[in-house]
Amino acid sequence: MRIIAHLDMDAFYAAVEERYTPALRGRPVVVGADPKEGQGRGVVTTANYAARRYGIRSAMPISRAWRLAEAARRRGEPEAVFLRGNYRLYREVSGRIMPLAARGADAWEEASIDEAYLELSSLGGFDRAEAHARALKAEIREQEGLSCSMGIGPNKLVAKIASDHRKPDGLTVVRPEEVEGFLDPLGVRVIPGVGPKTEEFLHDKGVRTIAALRAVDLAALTGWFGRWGEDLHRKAHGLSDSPVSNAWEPKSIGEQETFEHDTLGAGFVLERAQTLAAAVFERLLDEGFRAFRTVTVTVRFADFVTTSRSHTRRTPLTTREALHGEALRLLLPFLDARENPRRKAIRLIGVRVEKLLREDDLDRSPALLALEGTP
Ligand code: TTP
Ligand code: MG
Repeated sequence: MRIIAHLDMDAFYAAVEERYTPALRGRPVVVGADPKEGQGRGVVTTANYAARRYGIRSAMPISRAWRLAEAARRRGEPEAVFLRGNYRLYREVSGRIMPLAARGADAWEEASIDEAYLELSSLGGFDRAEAHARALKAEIREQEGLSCSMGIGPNKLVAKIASDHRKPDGLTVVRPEEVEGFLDPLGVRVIPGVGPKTEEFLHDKGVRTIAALRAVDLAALTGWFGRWGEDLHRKAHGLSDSPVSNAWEPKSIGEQETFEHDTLGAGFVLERAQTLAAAVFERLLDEGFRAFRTVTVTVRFADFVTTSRSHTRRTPLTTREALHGEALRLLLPFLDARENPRRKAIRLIGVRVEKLLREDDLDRSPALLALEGTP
């Protein structure tokens, strides 16, 4: 029997701000773009629970958040504080929480800056796992002054949905025999990978709850979603066998092209890069992956000197356009003095993706779900 826990910090960035700036405590706090008195562009990164009471949410335009905060202020409610965010501090705090979470677990996985999965199977029972989770929550509160929510279930999927079930400061335990009953009444959107577009599509088909999703037969789901339909079918049954691990699959997928003639023609090189990126993206999907975190470009000059440049993101990228954009960004300096001061002609270019993720690995950041690559 597997026992998996999922831990997710509550209103993480905003909670860290409150923790380190006592004057903020108890006040509505919004971390995100500069609201500029309602004229600001950009979005809310996160809001604490006091600000959420005003209707302010992650990913909402900051101008809208500002208007909601203004309306609350005019009603006589506490004024919200808007902060740009101190990402180094958040990473530092996360860097201290992760080892606490890892301690005593058979395996662990850092799923995002404020989320971790713990394999607790060797504890041998859900009661013990629950006690372990309580102790961990208390320890994080003592050491860091922060609260988190945890879910425990027979796999990562159920644990993740459970940790989100009662927030903030929640602990939800779903035993194997309770899985379907727990999932039944929940909206399809709680399933990792189901974002707004998929949700709307399913609603149009009359499918709102996981119980309803489970009643849809597999053939219909694969008809709607292709290969991803099979995943969805399994998820509706609360099934997942994704391992808890920090080890990324070492796999990479790449394509390269040697030009007919060595060239420095930007139009030509960038057009070939786009074609390579498209081919790499196709293969990525063909091999059953949905996303990647690292993009590498390779350039071989006419004199055979070969150089690579890579960039790894914290948040997985899921689209062809994102791959293309990243490849161009890495490639452009080779076309000018930045990486090519002697203006050497280019003989070959390559585009490669690494740190590949499958559907199951996407049980990760909600930031990603907003960008879902659903058909
Ligand atoms: P979440 O765990 O989604 O949000 P949260 O911790 O703020 O709130 P909750 O209590 O609901 O868990 O994300 C963790 C942090 O990641 C969050 O504090 C800010 C950051 N984040 C982004 O940078 N972009 C996003 O789109 C989201 C949703 C979060
Ligand atoms: Mg969180």
